Formats: sequence, structure tokens, C-alpha cells
Amino acid sequence: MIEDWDHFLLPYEQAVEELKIKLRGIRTQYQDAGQPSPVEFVTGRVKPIGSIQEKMVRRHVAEDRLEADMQDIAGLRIMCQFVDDIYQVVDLLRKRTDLTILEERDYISNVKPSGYRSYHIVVSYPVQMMDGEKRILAEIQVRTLAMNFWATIEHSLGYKYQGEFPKELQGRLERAGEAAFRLDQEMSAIRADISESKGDDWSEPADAEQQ
Ligand code: 0O2
Repeated sequence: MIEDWDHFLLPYEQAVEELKIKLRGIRTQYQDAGQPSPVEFVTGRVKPIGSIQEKMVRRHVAEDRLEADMQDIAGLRIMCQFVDDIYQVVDLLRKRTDLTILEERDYISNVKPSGYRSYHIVVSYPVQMMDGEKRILAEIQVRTLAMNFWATIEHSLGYKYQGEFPKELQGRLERAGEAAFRLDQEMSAIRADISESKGDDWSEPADAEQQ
């Protein structure tokens, strides 16, 4: 029995706080370099005790397997403007030496039956505790603002039905997820058109000067 949950969760709190600062640093660096940041904003949380206990029952996770088997006690979310940014962030994470990627789940190419889209990365992250280093599992979810909009609302609506929506509502949520993804695609297309026309604009003054 975990008797002191606060003590058990302490390294997870530490990991979430450290990772929030580090991942927000990506945005700061891009801004400093005057380049568009693939990271829009970052959030993080330690799973509430009640949710951990509920998931232990649902996924048959014994208490002594919690640290090894529950991957999202420490959770980070990275929100991006564009779908391409997600893959850029994933590449940046793959290059980092301060965490080890254990698993990747692409729920963008493989949309969940619920209509959920995001890119999940499970990492092992070392925190320094008073009795030495402890490696913590953390789940980093990378998604666009539109994917986050859908997931946030679907999650809060799900409370009423414990996530098991009636068929008709399920269909509507799936279609809403498709609509959010079409919005993502249109925004990317608009961005591409703008950068193309910007290219034309740049060439005009140069040509004009030559004449
Ligand atoms: P919270 O409140 O976000 O912490 P499982 O947890 O059993 O569903 P698994 O395999 O452990 O699945 O992990 P998975 O599917 O990679 O990620 C689980 C987390 O992804 C969820 O955590 C959600 O954050 C998010 N997620 C997955 N599917 C959905 C979905 O259909 N709708 C929404 N809104 N979010 C989803 P938790 O623990 O459910 O909740």
C-alpha cells in the first residue's frame, strides 16, 4: 500500500516542473533567434491520485508495478500552431540528451476511434533526489491548438458518460474531430500560400533596384 502519496509523487512533481521549464525554453530560443517557434505553449501536470487509482483498477496495474507500468503519472503537453510543427518538435525531442525516448505513439496518422489526435512520446527522465538519481516515466503529448481544443472539450464532456458516449454523440464528436483536422490543414495551406507570396514580394524590390 502506498501510504504517503505526496511522498510517492514528489519525484513526478519535480520532473514535471523541470520539463515544463526545459520545453518552454525551446520557444524562448526560437524567439531569440527571430524564427517562428514550433512550440506555442507548454502545460504539465501530475496525474491526480484519484485518476491514478481509477486507472490502476481499469488497467489492472498493481501498486508495485505503478512506477514501471503507468506512463503518464507525469504528463506534459506541447501545443503547436501547425501539424508540421508537431513533427519538428518530435525531432527536437529525439535529439535531446537529457531524456530517453522509450515509446512513440502517433495518434495523428492512427486516429483513435474516439476521433482523438495527438503525438505521444513516453520518456524516461532523470531527477536528482536526496538519495540519488531516480528515473521517472513521463508522457509528452504533442498536438496542434485545434487538436487540443477538440481533446479538451471531448474530455470534459466525457465526464458525464465516463468516456462512453452514446453512438449518436460519438459520431458527432468524430466528425467534429475531422472538422478540427480540416481546419489544421487549411491553416497550413494558408501559411504555405503566404510564404510563397512573400517570396514574390521579396524578389520585387530586388528586381526593381536592378532596373
Ligand atoms: P488525463 O486527464 O489527460 O490524464 P488510456 O490512458 O488507457 O486511455 P494509454 O495507452 O495508457 O491509454 O495511453 P494513451 O492512449 O497513449 O494516452 C492516454 C492519454 O491520452 C489520456 O490520459 C488523455 O490525456 C489522452 N487521450 C487518449 N485518448 C483520448 C481521447 O479519446 N480523448 C481525449 N480527450 N484524450 C485522450 P487520461 O488518463 O485519459 O486523462
